[in-house]
Parts: sequence; C-alpha cells; structure tokens
Amino acid sequence: MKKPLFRLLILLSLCLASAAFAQSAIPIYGYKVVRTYPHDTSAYTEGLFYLNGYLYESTGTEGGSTIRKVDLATGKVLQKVDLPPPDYGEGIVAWKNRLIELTWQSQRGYIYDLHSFKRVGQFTYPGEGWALTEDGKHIYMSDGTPTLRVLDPETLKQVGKIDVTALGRPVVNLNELEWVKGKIYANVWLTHNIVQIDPASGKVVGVINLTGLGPDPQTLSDPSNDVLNGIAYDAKHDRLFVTGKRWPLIYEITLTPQSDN
Ligand SMILES: [Ca+2]
Repeated sequence: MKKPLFRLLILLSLCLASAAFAQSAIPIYGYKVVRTYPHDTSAYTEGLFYLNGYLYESTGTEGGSTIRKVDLATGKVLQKVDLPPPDYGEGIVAWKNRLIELTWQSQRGYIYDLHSFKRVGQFTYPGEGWALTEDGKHIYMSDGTPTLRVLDPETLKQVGKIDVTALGRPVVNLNELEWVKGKIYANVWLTHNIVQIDPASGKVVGVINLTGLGPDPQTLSDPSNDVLNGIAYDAKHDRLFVTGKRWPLIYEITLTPQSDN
C-alpha cells in the first residue's frame, strides 16, 4: 500500500472525499487526548487491537514485519514473532485462541496460536491484504479498495462484502480497522481521518478528524509514509486508542462534536 506511483491519483481522490465530507450531512468529530502511552518508534504499525489487558500490534515492511504483544502502560514488547521476507505483514485479528495475520501482496495469510505465537496454519486470498477486525460473528478485511470483505472466521473464506461510500462516492484506501459499538472504524490511508462505517449499508456515518494528532512530521524518519494508522478499542472500559507508523506515542482519545454540516 505504499506505491508512490499511485500517490497523486490517491491524493486527488482523497481531496474529493474530503470535499464530500465537508459539504455533507455526515457528522464530523474532533478529539480530546485523554492519555498517552509509549510506542516503539521502529514499529511500522499495520494492525492494532486490544484484548484482555494487552495491545497486540503487527508491523510491516519487508524484513521489519512482526507481531507483538505489548504492555500498554510501558510500551514494553512482551512477546514477538517475526515474519521473514519476502512477506510483508499487514493487519491482525484474534479469533478464539487464534491470531490471524494478513500480508500485503503475497496473497496469503498466517494463523498463529494466540498465546504461544506459534504458527499453526495459513490461508490464501486474492488481491492485497491491508487490515482486519471482527464483531464476534464475522471477520472484516480491507484491501485498499472501497470494498470491505466479510470473512467466515473459521474458514477465512469470503462470505460477503461491504461497499463503503460517503454521499454516494466510494471511499478508497480504507486501511486499519476496528469494530467499535456497532460500527467499523477505518483509517483512511494518507489522511488524518477515521471514517465510521455502518456495516449494514456501507455508508460513512461519521468522520473523526484527527488533524494535529501525532508528532511533528519533521521528527519522523519518513514523514510521507509514517502516517496515522492503528485503531484499538477496549470495549470493557470504552477506551479508544490510535497511533501511527513509527509514532512515539499511542493516544487514548475521546470524540468531541465538531460540526454537523
Ligand atoms: Ca484495529
């Protein structure tokens, strides 16, 4: 998902999408930072979720791909498994005692034991793999297109799809995902926006504008790629966490009203 050749086209479509948000009846939310936590600045975040008191994070790049179990308060990596080249790690999700990982362009995913991180299987899929989340019934997968795939969590086969639109326009570059209170939250790659998607209709029903969140881009090693990506939700305590690729912090945020027009 990092091909500079397509960047101009992508930015153009994102500008159109941003204009659509601005002119829409889609509510736009701001944010308030509740608390910050340390984040490994070598972690090129591709997947993030919270489970039973811990963060689970997957990182990308060829040679830098890992899955980690992380202590939220300290940022300490408690457990880690490497994904060797040529695979490029992408999204992760937990299902029962399994941890499922996508790769970007290898068209295969890997299944690990959630507790030992031992690899126990693999599966294939067409196209690219970007991110995963689940709602207790299905797994949802993004692939960079405006369509989310709906997967059977046991077979990991596609059983449905969600075409995501904002004011009737397809929303491209849906990246890291999180199921939050009946909606699918998605980072829109290369933007400061997280869209809230109604899974039944695919319509964007809210936009979280995270402009200003994150480090000064000048302090990042690769500002054009070290972008907002990574959403985790602690449902038990209603805590929402966001971060970015190689960002030094994870942010716990709450949403604030910004505008309704
Ligand atoms: Ca997530």
